[in-house]
Amino acid sequence: MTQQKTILRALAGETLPTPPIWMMRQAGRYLPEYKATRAQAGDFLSLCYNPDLAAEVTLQPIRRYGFDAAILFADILLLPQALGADLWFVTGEGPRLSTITTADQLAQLKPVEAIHDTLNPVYETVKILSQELPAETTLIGFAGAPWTVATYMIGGQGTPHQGPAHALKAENRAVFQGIINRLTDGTIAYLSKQIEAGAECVKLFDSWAGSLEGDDFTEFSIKPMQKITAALKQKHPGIPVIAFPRGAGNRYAGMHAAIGADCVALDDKVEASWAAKNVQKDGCVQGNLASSHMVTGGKALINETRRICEAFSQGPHIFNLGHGITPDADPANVQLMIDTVREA
Ligand code: 1CP
Repeated sequence: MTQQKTILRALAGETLPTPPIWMMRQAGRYLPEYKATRAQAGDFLSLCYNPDLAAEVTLQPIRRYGFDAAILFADILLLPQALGADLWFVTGEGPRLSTITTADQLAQLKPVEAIHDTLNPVYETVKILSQELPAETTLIGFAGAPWTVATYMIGGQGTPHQGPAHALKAENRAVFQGIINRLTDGTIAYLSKQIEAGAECVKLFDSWAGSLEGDDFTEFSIKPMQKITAALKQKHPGIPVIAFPRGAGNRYAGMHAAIGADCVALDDKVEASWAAKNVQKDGCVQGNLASSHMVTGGKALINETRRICEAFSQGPHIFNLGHGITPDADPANVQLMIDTVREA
């Protein structure tokens, strides 16, 4: 009875007495059991492409905390790799990719139909999870939004202010647009397969949306997410979509309608009472708690958690952080957050 799952009820617009809860990056390095499984896999990418171990790390935070949703363990950069980019992770630094900045390099990318050759293990992970998750837990699939993924493909790594992507956008619009288009089509194909494998909801991470100004924000953050959402809903009627245009500021207002999303994920920069009035009036919201509270805990964590629950208590709400939990977080603070939400 999927409609009994609290996350799906909130996504459908229901106001629940206690908001369901999950956490961005809930499987990760703050958990000793994650570090042990990652060591067993060898490295991060081997973990992503090992369905049994990827399912295991997805399940770890569910076992430890009983979150209402599990998010597939994978990474937004697997899609560029499936399209033919080289990808590796430098320990302690982050991802590195071969860069794509010319028409020739764009032409050398693999066609969208070819991505599944690389991504099949991810669909396998989803299948394992849909068998093994508790009946009340919702399985969330995900992908990066085209702009955010493009910033890594163009810059070859995380870059300050996403400079290389802005430069290509200004200097060679055709190649830039070509990358966005290929990622848009690739994301539709990738998320469709995740849904077919058992994902009950999907989330689009536009972590760097905030650096797009003026018309660029509409053109390269909103439009690709809108196109992906429309295509997924046409293929899979009723599939809920969560959009996370991080850093959107006052442009968060009207975001449900602009994207066609069922839920808009809020970062920790927007004020909860403003977002309740201007964003939640159009549908479910998620997020907002600063992830630094998972490091520092205490009274500030309790007060902030209560303030956010109170601000969003009049409409559909899923409790979450405003961004991913960091490796220096204390697992006990996660439990304190959950206890505070569930007793509030
Ligand atoms: O060392 C390790 O074990 C790797 C750390 C790690 C993890 C746990 C990376 C490398 N990716 C992930 C998993 C991951 N990434 C998930 C899994 C599900 C979960 O538990 O939430 C998800 C949803 C992501 C999404 C992701 N990857 C985003 C979007 C969300 C966000 O945090 O803004 C981005 C930008 C990435 C790229 C990436 N992958 C990994 C790192 C360190 C980064 C960021 C690089 C940078 O700072 O630019």
